[in-house]
Amino acid sequence: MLKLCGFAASNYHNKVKLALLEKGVPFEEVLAWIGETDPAASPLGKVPYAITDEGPISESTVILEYLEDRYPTPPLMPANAYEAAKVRELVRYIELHLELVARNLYPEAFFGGKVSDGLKDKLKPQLEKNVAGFAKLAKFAPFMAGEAFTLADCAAAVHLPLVSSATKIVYGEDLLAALPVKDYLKRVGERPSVQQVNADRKVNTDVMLARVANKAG
Ligand SMILES: N[C@@H](CCC(=O)N[C@@H](CS)C(=O)NCC(=O)O)C(=O)O
Repeated sequence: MLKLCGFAASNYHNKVKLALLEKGVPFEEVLAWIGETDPAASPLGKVPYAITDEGPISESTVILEYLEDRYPTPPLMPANAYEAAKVRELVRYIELHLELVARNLYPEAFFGGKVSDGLKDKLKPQLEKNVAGFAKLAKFAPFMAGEAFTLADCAAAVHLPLVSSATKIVYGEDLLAALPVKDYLKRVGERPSVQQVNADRKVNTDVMLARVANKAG
């Protein structure tokens, strides 16, 4: 059986878990905290990684695309090549231009750390520009890429809440507020897959924060 290794507080882990649940692929979730990963499976020590019958795969979006190829039904990608490219474009914008930039704020937003004023000032216009670009692509009609739930929704459902809350905490302003993100998250939050991911995330986040506090203390 396919193994998904990582921890349920991780949004990258949850992006893959959502696709597995949506597709109904049987999988075993194996707990692997940062620092306890298998270097042969995840050379950079990042989570998630998957262990398949044929070997390991790292990088969440690569795993998503593998799942789509290996378990095509039900599809989470459009059959049309152009429409599929538009889904991939959304995934890329969400993970590279939103999540990865906002991630620099997480130490202060979520882990009791401090981000320098210089970095905050540098990131804000960058995020504003990237959000405006993302807004041109995201359809919210009712899903990210249109009528069907796709891999872009697996990414959006886990990354957008963090971008919203990190910017709200650090800048006092949710930089996604002008987009219909709240309604969208409510809508996708009705799906059993998203409900399970969110419930597991809450439990695991408490464990993770306790581990961080223990290490700090
Ligand atoms: N590009 C990677 C990013 C994964 C990632 O950064 N995961 C975090 C946990 S949420 C992690 O493993 N951080 C530890 C590290 O970067 O060393 C992916 O999409 O899988």
